[in-house]
Amino acid sequence: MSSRRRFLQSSLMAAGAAMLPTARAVPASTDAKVVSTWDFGVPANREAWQVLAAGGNALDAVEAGARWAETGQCNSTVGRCGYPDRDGFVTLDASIMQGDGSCGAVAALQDIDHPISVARKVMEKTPHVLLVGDGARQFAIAEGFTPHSLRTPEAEQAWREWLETSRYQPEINAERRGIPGNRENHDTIGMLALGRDGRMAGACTTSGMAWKMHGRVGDSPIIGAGLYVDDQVGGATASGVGEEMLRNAASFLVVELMRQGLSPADACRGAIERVVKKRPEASKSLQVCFLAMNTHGEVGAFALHQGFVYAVCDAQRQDALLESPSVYTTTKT
Ligand code: SD4
Repeated sequence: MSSRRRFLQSSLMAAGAAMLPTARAVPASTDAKVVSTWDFGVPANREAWQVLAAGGNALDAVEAGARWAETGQCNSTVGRCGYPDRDGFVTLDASIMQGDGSCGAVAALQDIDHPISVARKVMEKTPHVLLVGDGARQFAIAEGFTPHSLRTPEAEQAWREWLETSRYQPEINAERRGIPGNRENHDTIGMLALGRDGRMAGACTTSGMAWKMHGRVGDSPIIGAGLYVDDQVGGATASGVGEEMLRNAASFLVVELMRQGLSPADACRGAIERVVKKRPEASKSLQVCFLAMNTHGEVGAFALHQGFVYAVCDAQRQDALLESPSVYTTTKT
């Protein structure tokens, strides 16, 4: 090798090494904590907390919490009572991620009660990250999940009523704002947990946007959009109209902003500002919400519109429900 080539090679290696940030060590021991989106995050956190309080790890905790949201309640936006797509199919999206980068996800999954557990099996038992549609369903059945119809009579009735207008119009916090006759037509549980060993995990599970096109996949099963976790920094998750998170790789963005030194709250605000900057007009009439926690257990949130709440659970407070700040304080009707 010529001395010039050797010189170039070693200076490029030096430059590359200089560009790599020094890895921060994962804290040896810390206070456990779990946070989740929305008010149903309170009981979901409790399930996760049981795992953490017993010394369990963050991955088992978020799976337990998300499983509760999928079947322990019956709402219109997560799991088996979720509202269907415009053709009447209930299709579920979910992802799970550990702070070491391992992750799994399913999208447009039908007939299976616990998409979050199928996502975990994708992570642990396949060489892939994301399985979709019929392939995801077949994989779930092969793994022992029992298929059954998830469309409840209430969801069926809501769908038939919707068919009369067939207008796709995501409402901002519809039920929470008391819009008569309106149940939420979207809201996802995104959960982040910090284990006592300082390691983090996250889960995100949803039935997606009610009355979406058949085959539509939102942000929740897309690593980096609806969920991202990195043990060196922290984690972020999202709820709201998923197309905005997909456009902005939003949960990844929140984590990267934290990596640059921002607090979780400021990082969430930074990602919301990016959403507004990209589509200022559209952002006035749709909801986008971020929730983040860093490896020190600091938590923050930010939303486009007022009304986003998130649940926090640790040794000091089990059932805290906090209101997120937002860009717009009055919501357009
Ligand atoms: C989606 N982000 O499928 C989900 C839905 C949601 O509040 O969270 N809505 O786009």
